[in-house]
Amino acid sequence: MTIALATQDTEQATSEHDRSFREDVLRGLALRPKQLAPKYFYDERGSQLFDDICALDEYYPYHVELELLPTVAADLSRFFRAEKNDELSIVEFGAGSLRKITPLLNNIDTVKNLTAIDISEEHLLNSCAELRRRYSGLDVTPLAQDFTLPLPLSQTGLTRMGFFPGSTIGNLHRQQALEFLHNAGQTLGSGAYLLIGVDTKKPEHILHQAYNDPRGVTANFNKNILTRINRELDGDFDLMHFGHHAFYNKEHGRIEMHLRSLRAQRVQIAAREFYFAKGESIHTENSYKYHPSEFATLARKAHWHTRRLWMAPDDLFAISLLQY
Ligand code: AVJ
Repeated sequence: MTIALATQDTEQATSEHDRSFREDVLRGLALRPKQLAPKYFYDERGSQLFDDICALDEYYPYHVELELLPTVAADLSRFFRAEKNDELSIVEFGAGSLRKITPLLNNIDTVKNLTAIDISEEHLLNSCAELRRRYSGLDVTPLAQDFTLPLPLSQTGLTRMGFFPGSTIGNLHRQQALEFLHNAGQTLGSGAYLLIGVDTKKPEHILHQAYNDPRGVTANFNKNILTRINRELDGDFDLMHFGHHAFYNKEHGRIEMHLRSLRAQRVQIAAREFYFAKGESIHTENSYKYHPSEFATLARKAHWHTRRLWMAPDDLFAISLLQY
């Protein structure tokens, strides 16, 4: 019953997603500077490439957070016992491959159900199926949609905790991050918790390495959005003539990723023409970094209170427990 309903919603969300992909690409490439939304990286191949990034030593946010999570989960288990919240319902935003939920499930034995939201449908359904096999008592509901949108959750009577790992919130600029936090509060309800992983500000060379790996996996991830446009929107981007460009923008406290046109060229997409000057770039992603106090202030503006904070060694990454 629940599964059938979830599938219907998913199908509807997908066609809406296809329509907005086309509109967003055409609109974004008409802007100066040209831009594309990072959520469109994640087709099936893009999700795979992101998993490959996570396997890189240079991409510290993934393994540093994963190593911190068992400690966080053990503390949380005690925290919820002390707060007398005996049964938990988790909602994971941008669930991806669902690898980060495992330390929580292994250390907190009161999790009854999980709603996993992700825009990459096939990837999400596979990850959910695998999780069900490994945790047979767990009720798992996939929702293939943009996690920044508000969503109707059915009442469970359980304590709700949102889970938003990986510093995915870093993709959102300040106003979008506030909107996400506001929507998450409305979705999860008053008194609910949000466990959120946020990447920190740190020496620039560490940040630079993480987005400029020598094997070029990040470059392939960045360029894959052009392959996706070629396939889904009948484009003719020549990947040879675009270069990966990622750098730390200190003024804005963010990594920026761009695809830079290596020569003057015209590209056709959905029967329209786009002109690129030599050196002109498409801004494909921001990845904001926050001092923990900066993040707490932002969260507070959206009515979330910081209840706990865990820092990874060398302050490389932060995980906060917020309450609405
Ligand atoms: C998934 C958005 C957290 O910003 O670090 C990794 C995506 N881009 N390498 C990030 C990403 C390039 C990642 N987030």
